[in-house]
Amino acid sequence: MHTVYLSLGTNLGDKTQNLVSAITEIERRIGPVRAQSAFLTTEPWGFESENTFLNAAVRVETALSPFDLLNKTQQIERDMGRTQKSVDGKYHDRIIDIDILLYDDLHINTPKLTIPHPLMYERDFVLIPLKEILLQKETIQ
Ligand code: PH2
Ligand code: MG
Ligand code: MG
Repeated sequence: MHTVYLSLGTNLGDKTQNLVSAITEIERRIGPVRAQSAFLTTEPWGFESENTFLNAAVRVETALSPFDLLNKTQQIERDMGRTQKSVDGKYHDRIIDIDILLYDDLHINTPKLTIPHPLMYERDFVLIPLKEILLQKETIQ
């Protein structure tokens, strides 16, 4: 089993429901969610939008490989109705974004997937929820 940390973000529609639905699908398709941060309202970072974000982070146990995990997170995004992808730092409003932050102590750098997430250390909307669950021990059985 592997321990992964995921970042979740949404700035369209019913944001609380979007995070709850994403976490439910993560449980169903990826593995048990062992810790979950509070939902944090944040200002859009790196682009202009009138829609504030709701962000969260979760710790999940999974048997999936990093690329299978990426495929599952992207499938959940599509199934929840996400249409546009961020390309070259051009961001869009979105129903749901699920990013892989950490996967055990793995470091990989490929065109499709980089772990740890290359921008995580610059983003308070990632670091604040992540810090909360790094300090939490197995809050959900
Ligand atoms: N995600 C981005 C770009 N900017 N800003 C906030 N506040 N929250 C996000 O989740 C977010 C962002 C790229 O995925
Ligand atoms: Mg993202
Ligand atoms: Mg993403």
